[in-house]
Parts: sequence; structure tokens; C-alpha cells
Amino acid sequence: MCDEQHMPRQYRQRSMSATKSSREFAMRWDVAELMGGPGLGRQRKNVVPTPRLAHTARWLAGQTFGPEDDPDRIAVPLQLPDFVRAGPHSSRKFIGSRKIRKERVNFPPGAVKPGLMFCPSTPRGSFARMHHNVLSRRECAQLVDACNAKGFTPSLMNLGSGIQVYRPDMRSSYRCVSDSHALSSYLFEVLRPHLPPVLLLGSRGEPCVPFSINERCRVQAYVPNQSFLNHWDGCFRYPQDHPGAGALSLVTVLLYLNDVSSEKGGATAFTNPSTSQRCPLQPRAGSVLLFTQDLCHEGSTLLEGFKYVLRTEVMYKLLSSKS
Ligand SMILES: O=C(O)CCC(=O)C(=O)O
Repeated sequence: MCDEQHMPRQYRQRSMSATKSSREFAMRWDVAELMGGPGLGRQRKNVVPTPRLAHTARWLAGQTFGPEDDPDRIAVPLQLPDFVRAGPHSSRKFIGSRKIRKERVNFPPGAVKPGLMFCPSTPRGSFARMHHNVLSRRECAQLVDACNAKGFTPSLMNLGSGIQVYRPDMRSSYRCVSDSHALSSYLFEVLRPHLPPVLLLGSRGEPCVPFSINERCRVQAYVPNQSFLNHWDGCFRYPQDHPGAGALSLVTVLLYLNDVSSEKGGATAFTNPSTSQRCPLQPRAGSVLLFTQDLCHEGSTLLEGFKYVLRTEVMYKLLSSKS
């Protein structure tokens, strides 16, 4: 298992030549310039704010970073909104009072990664499901404001072993990355009743149970013309010195923080990387998309406005190693 993102082959080939001409993709830092107007991070009622970029050095496409570089500014704390610090019980009489509504989501059969991640006889093999009403619009807006206060940096891609690369030809959004136990615990508490209690891993069907939600919360912000090409999310394992050592990510969590209507693009689409078949889903504020990490997907090009989405993953432990 590793934590790199897996790209369909046609992109891997294209990306190698793109890296050679890296200057072509030199970062444009000024979102106001991209948007053709001023007003970074300004928030008006019911208006999705422009992402505010943190000031960092200019990066070139193909540039790599190690953990010691902290390119995602993880060391800069995120000031969490009060609702997160208070926990889900304080804002609802009991979990579920907000009536989370589940919706089955389709994906092309060809989206499933070759090789066997889940046992075919599993009670729930590969799946994707949308959960509406997990957060309120107000809570989503507060999270967006908190991220804008910290500031966004260009999204990177994992190469494994803590190495990341700047590849705007494949992934061109911005992101605000924070390690937040409070936020991941909040999400785990709310989502836990909606997670499959057991996943059967690999051809031997080893039972795995939900352990936590990864505290590494990555809020991505897209501006027009930005996208994240087809990929499979990498499987991440907690390192040996982590209290959850041994747990591994099996299910991706995408929490949408604003609405994006279909004419503005910006869907999350499950895709068959060999054909043009795709199943798009438009972001809705407060909804959470859960899906097994063997499904190929993309963040489709945003045509207008902004899109904010928080990405993390559910960590599972092998039942045989549960302590
Ligand atoms: O932006 C999206 O809709 C998808 C994001 C995504 O694919 C990811 O973070 O792995």
C-alpha cells in the first residue's frame, strides 16, 4: 500500500512531457487577475468568497517538495469555527436530528481499479453514496471563512514517502491543508452510523472496521478553468508513531462546502478511464460523498464561480489487528 495517487496511463505519459516544459505552467499567483477582478476573500451574504491565497514563493511545474518544506503550510494553525469545537452534540439534540438523507450514486463499472481491493463476496464491495444535510450552509460558510483566514496554496500531488509534486497540468486547484483532530472527530461521529460496519479487503476478504477519519483535512478551492484529472485516490497508512498505526484509508470523504450548479461545471465525476463514460455529481453545500478508493474519478473543470470541497478519508483497521 502507498499514498501516491494513481493516474490512468494516458495522463502519466502526457505528464512526463509536460514536466519537461515546466516553465509553461509557471504558477499565476493572483487569483484576482485570473478572475478579472479584485476582492480576494471578501464575503457578502450568500456569496461564495474568492479563495484567498497565502503568500508563498513562486513554484514551477514539476517542482517537488519534501515534508520538511511544508509546502501546504500545515504548521500554520486553522482557527476552527465554534461549531466544530463544540462537537456535533451541541448543535443538535441528538445525532441524526438533522436527518441525513442518503442517496445511492452510480459509477461506470469500468471505474473500478483493476486488481482486487475488495472481496467480491463482500457485503458491500466498491460503493459510492451521497449523504445530504451533514452540515448546514452556515457551518459550511464558516469552514470556508476559516480556510480563507489561513490562506490557500496550490494543490500538489503525492508521489509517496512524503514527497509531493506541483503538477498544474493534472491538478490545478488551490488547497488549505490542516491536521485537525477536532474536525475529523466531528465528521467521524456524524458519519459513523452511515459507514459500512465491515469491509472485506482483498481476495482473502480480510474484515476491516472503521477506526477514525484522517485528521489531515484538505479543503480544495477551484476557480474557473481549474480541474483535477481522472485518478484513483491512493491508500494511506498511519505511520508507526501515530496512535492509529496500522489503520489504512479505504473510503474517501468529500464534503462539499458550496453549491455548484451543472451549467457552472465543477462536478465530481466517476469515470471509466478507457472510455468517455462518466457519472457526474454536482456539489451541494453540506453534502458528503463517500466512496471506496478503488473508483476512478475526476474534479471536472469549473466554468464559473468557485467550488470549495473538503477531502479526507475514513481509516479502517484490520479486525485481526484491532487493539
Ligand atoms: O474536486 C472534486 O470534486 C474531486 C476531488 C478529488 O478527486 C480528490 O480530492 O481526490
